[in-house]
Amino acid sequence: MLEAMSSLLVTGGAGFIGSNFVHYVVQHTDHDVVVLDSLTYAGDEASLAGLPADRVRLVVGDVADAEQVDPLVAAADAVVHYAAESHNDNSLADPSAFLQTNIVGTYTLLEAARKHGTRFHHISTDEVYGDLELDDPEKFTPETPYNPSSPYSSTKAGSDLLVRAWVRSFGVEATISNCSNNYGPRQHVEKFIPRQITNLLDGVRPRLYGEGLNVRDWIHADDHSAAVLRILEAGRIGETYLIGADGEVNNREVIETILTEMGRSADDFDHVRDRPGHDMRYAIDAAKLREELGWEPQFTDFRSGLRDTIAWYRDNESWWRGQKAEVEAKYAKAGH
Ligand code: NAD
Ligand code: TDX
Repeated sequence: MLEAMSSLLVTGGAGFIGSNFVHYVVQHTDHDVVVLDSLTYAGDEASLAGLPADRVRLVVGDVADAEQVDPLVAAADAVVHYAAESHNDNSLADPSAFLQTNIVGTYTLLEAARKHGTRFHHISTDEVYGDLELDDPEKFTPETPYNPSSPYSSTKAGSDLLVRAWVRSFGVEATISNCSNNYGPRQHVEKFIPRQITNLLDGVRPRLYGEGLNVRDWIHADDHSAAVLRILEAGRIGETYLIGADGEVNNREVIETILTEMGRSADDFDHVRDRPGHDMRYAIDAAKLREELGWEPQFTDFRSGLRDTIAWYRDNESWWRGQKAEVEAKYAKAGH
């Protein structure tokens, strides 16, 4: 149980979902936050702009660096571990950083949490469960067997298993959450939704992998942050909570919605080479989180959430412009 004014160590807090969580914590609690982030291509200090300096401090460092991690974990009441290499397409081009950050980084943090008896919450993904058929009546539950497809999801699965083992073997006070696809402000332009929005702002047609029938279960990052906070406050040690907001939409429909919201014709996009090993469908059954912890999503209208997200990218070009050309060059090289 977290005290009302605690000190949280948030790893990866300069990335998309981690920075959303830091903003959320500042707005909704009295906790202080130390962000540990190595500012890879995906991390940006600008994502923490405007936060009060007396409550949020950024430490630039690597989660796999035990010497740097140890005193930070010792000083924290709880660790919330977001830091990861997070993009499937990058993991197909070169998996090595995924092994180092997602596996060795998580191991390093767990060892420090064990040594100092620090509460630990591990942020993971629904991709550890593999994928579902389009007509599968079941969704992912905490009992679904692990079956990851990509180097990214396999390293996230490995990190989850480390957390489970450290709970059982060493009594580390940890919880795990596996969330579905997030959208919202400050998501890197390599990801599906911001890539298409910023392409359109640049006058470039959106790029749909294959036929675009793949389904993702979209949740707004604010709803993810609220769920993580609930788990920190009231989650049971050793448990896994699945986070999702019943937001299943296929990729083609997402592109069509973005196009129409940006005043373009719904068929104004290009099909490009499919992702190798492309997972067909993710879908989360969040009954445990809803019933046990009383969490409910606030963003239940995907079109309106997308509209706000489009407006954010339109209004914050300085945040994303510096990343755009390099990302598109990487995609062009990969045939996308
Ligand atoms: P992101 O790529 O936007 O951010 C990752 C952050 O981690 C960056 O700030 C980066 O600088 C930092 N980082 C990377 N390696 C590091 C290291 N070795 N040491 C310290 N910091 C490091 O990722 P995201 O989309 O915000 O995802 C955050 C977490 O949420 C990840 O664990 C991811 O697996 C999980 N997740 C993401 C989604 C999604 O839809 N994006 C869904 C479910 C779960
Ligand atoms: O240009 C594109 N065109 C396209 O059709 C891109 C970049 C993606 N896609 C497709 C691939 C996926 O089916 O869109 C879907 C979403 O792609 P991503 O944004 O790359 O996300 P995904 O691979 O589903 O993984 C995301 O959700 C789970 C996050 O990146 C992970 O970190 C998280 O664990």
